[in-house]
Amino acid sequence: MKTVIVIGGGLVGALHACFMAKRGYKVDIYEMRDDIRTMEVVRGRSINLALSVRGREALRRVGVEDQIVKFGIPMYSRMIHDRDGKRRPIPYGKKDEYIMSIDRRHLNEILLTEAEKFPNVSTHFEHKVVECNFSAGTVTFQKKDGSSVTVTADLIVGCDGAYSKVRQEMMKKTLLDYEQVFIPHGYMELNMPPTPQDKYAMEVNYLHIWARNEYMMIALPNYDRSYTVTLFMPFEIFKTLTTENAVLNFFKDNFADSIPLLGEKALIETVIKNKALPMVTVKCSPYHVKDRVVIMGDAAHAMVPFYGQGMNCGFEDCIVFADLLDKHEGDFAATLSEFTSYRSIDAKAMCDLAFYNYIEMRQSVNSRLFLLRKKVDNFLFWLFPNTWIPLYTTVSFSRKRYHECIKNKEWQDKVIQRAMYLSIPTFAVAGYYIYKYLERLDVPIYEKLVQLAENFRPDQKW
Ligand code: FAD
Ligand code: EGO
Repeated sequence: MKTVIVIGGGLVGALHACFMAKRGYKVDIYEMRDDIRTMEVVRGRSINLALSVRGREALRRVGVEDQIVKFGIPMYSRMIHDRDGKRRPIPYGKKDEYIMSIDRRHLNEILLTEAEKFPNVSTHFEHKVVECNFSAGTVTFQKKDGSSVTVTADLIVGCDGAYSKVRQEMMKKTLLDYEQVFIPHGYMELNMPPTPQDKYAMEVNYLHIWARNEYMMIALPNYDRSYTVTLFMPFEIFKTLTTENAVLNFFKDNFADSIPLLGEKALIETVIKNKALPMVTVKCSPYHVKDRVVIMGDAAHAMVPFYGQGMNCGFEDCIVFADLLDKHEGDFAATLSEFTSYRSIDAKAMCDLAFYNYIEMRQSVNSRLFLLRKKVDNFLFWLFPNTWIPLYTTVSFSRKRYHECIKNKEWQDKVIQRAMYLSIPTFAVAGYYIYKYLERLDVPIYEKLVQLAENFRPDQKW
């Protein structure tokens, strides 16, 4: 039996272990942290996540979709919050096109438990990778008590997140292209508790969005009727929010409607006490070394969270990898090499799409423009449901390859641009003939129009 080491028992690592265990490999998961199922509080990353079609498809393949979806909250529309507190919903698509708010911890726990159900899977917590020797196929871990242990396997899979140690070790020995970009924005999570009547404080089944150029805020519903609110803004601004008054005034100016829902006191305390966390894009290539080592999930392609696709993309990696492994009948060399060539194009495309949203949402997106863009897209989608599919729809509600989603969007932009260029001569010609026609009829309306124009610019006779 071939052996596989999965490094990282996060979302992608635990899921990938299930895929590999199903195919009969002996799998060992090594995770730096303690077992989250036994922990009181888990610090770090976001509390809830938007799950869409790609992630769901992967969960279905290992048989945990129902367990997860049961506790998820569907979000059928976005709810756009204006500065003056007005709320406007815009649906995502048809009734079965929705994203789902999922608790990260619950998802991770289910996946670990599912992996452990296989007799050929073992989990090892509080094992931190400190060194890899890829030609020998060994990995050295440091345990909590300070002692270290070295293990070996036929395949080493790095699912150890955006700051991957496995990737770092790969860079020492191979010609790995690498790019890492931090953005000037940080994020901070706030809790919006249920009302005293134990109801959701805002309309449920929506992704709530407050778009204020440099400042963005979103809220995703939790199963316990609370919302997790995420505030995105430049670290520079976070730095200025150090006093009660500064926090309160900032929220009054920008997100007034959220203050009573978040609770003035709790809001102030959280913002002053907590640190904003960074967001990073990581692109690299190749994802593998020979027939021994491969990275997937955030380790291979971390992206900014402005598309809600990081986990979905990592989960799709697991599908792609398993399909290639089946195609190559367990040949690691062939599988790894095709995994890099096939998947890196799409993962890079998704990193770019997420970064593009970061730019676009800040530049033009005050609420009104956001609304207009989405409405025009929805209208064209309604007119041509088979040909005009909005970018958000292809990314979130289909498994179309990410790089093809971009191509589709580029085609749409070209059509719109051509329509604009065509419309200028069209209006000019039409305008000319209407003018001629009115002139010939000598209608009173025409007279009126001329008079009106003359009154408006009395100094300029024409
Ligand atoms: P991680 O979840 O980071 O897991 C890596 C694991 O490896 C961790 O458990 C870590 O402890 C372990 N590890 C690290 N180093 C070592 C080591 N040296 N030795 C052993 N173990 C190690 N994605 C979505 O799809 N939808 C969303 O709505 C969404 N929202 C997001 C919001 C925010 C604010 C952020 C920051 C991200 C969001 N994402 C979202 C992205 C998503 O969180 C990630 O893409 C996903 O967690 C990646 O999973 P992963 O398993 O690759 O990495
Ligand atoms: C014009 C207007 C062009 C994450 C708006 C593009 C992202 C972008 C962070 C939402 C939804 C899941 C998310 C939409 C756009 C999650 C998401 C979107 C945020 C922020 C997010 C949408 C967690 C961008 N999906 N999305 O269309 O509803 O549109 F607002 Cl800050």
